[in-house]
Amino acid sequence: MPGGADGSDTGGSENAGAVHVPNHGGAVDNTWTISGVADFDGDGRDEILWRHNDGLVATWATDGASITGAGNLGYVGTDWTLAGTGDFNDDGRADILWVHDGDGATVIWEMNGSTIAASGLVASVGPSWHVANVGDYNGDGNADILWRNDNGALAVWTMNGFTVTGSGVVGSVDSNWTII
Ligand SMILES: [Ca+2]
Ligand SMILES: [Ca+2]
Ligand SMILES: [Ca+2]
Repeated sequence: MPGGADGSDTGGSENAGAVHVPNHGGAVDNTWTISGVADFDGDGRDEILWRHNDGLVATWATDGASITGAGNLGYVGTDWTLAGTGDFNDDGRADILWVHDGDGATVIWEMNGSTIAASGLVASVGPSWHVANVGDYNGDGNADILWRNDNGALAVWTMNGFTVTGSGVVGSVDSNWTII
């Protein structure tokens, strides 16, 4: 059984028979989904972030049209949504944002290439809030989180690593509008 994004051990053993990284010598089957494209090692080239439908998380390092390496980040239970990527601690390396589907527990993995340098629980937002986007809304270099509630409310958390430095509701938009 996979563990949680917050480091919790849900018991059992990992699926030793599963593939550990997407096949980077050829076609990737549709059990893998691209969950993000971001520069996790700060070398100026974006990596591809993959998630397998069994919960496994993996990266490909790229150089132009070449895949130069693959990394296995481990299993995270499929009750965790890989909600976005952004550089939350302004170290030049993109980080990974997780939200638990049940209680809205929000966890950040601070990344260094294919290594999880640190992980931290930020807060739990409850099940009615969903990450709409990740972007630097106050221009301080740290990525911030835009939330959308099922009732249409939009809220921003400004971030510094695992810490919410400010939060506020910025408006309410009905469900006919989608953020792209
Ligand atoms: Ca890179
Ligand atoms: Ca970072
Ligand atoms: Ca910011």
